[in-house]
Amino acid sequence: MTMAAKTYRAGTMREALARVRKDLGGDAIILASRSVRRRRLFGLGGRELIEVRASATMPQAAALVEAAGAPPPPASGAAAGPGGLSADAQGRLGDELSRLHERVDALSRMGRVDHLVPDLPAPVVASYARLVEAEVPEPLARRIAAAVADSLEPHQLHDPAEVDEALLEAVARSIPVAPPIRAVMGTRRVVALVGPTGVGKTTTVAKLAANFKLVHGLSVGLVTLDTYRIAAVEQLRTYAEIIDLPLAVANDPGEMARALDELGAVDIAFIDTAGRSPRDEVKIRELGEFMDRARPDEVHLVLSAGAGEKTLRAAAERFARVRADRLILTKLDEAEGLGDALGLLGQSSLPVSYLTTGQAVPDDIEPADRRRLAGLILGMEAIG
Ligand SMILES: Nc1nc2c(ncn2[C@@H]2O[C@H](COP(=O)(O)OP(=O)(O)O)[C@@H](O)[C@H]2O)c(=O)[nH]1
Ligand SMILES: [Mg+2]
Repeated sequence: MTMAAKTYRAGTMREALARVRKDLGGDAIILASRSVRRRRLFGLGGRELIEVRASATMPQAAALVEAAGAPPPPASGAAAGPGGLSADAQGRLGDELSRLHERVDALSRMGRVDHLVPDLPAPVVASYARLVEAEVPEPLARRIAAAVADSLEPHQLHDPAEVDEALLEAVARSIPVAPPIRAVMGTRRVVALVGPTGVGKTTTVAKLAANFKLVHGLSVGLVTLDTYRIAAVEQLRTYAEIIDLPLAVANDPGEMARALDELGAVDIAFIDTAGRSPRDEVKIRELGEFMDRARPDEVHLVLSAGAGEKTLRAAAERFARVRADRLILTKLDEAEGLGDALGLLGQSSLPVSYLTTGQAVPDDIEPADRRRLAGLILGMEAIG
């Protein structure tokens, strides 16, 4: 089988794959990818580019040769693939390929080759590309793709629907989820939302409070920590008035118990927390003191789904100290690639409780569902 392989270059893997899809369609096979440095005139300030080789179909051997860093053929699309070799020559080629593979692995460990197509059955390479395109960190994309390959019987490999289903399941399995807030009429459940400034804590408290009151018919109260004497209190007060909920303010940890009692006999008390600005986030130790006094039943860490892996990881570590035990992912409607969030989910012990998908109170929130989240991450499903 012969086919045209073409080379695409772009600033990021995501852009490169978008170009491949646009040009060759959704079934395009990624043969190889690597990062290259584009030299500028006079050798000043070269820029890192991602180069992807792709075609409509692929013989297995081609991927390894390309990945080994052979000089790329002209972008006009030369034919690739060994084609028409004797058995003996094929044997030698096989040996040569495994040596190349070893060399590539060594280069990869030295950080010389950033992205390599793993050794996967051809139909699963498309799954791998899809994960990378969703900005799933490469090692995780590789692990998931390997799990997809393992989970499929040979005859299933040729059915794209089966491969997609296996991919969705593999991603879904890697996402821990928590059940929705467990509220029982007549007992007070205290639920705190913590997280960086601007991620949507106050909005999410309003959405949850409105849903539990209006849909589930529970009595709900709000507590806010006014540690900075700032407008955050007014924002929550406005929601409290619209939804018609009691609101109490705790100015320091010592006032926490009083603030909760002020709400009266509510079924759920939500505690909203605030920092001064994204640059000067709520001080963790102080927040910890508030939490020690409130003794919440659930502490949900709120993070924006579109944040990069480093930001997400740093926040998860920071707020582990106030015993966050669930995760609310916000702004899924704005997130470009959710793969970074998947990177965090796969490694953290925080199960996801809710997803928020827009600014509208109380509608834009849903309990976390692992297949739904997997579908969103993979772009197999839309928000609306
Ligand atoms: N697009 C989008 N915006 C959101 C979402 N949740 C909150 N926001 C917006 O994010 C901004 C900050 O929200 P806020 O609740 O004040 O964040 P806080 O500082 O964590 O309390 C506001 O403009 C919200 O309307 C969401 O799911 N999607
Ligand atoms: Mg707030």
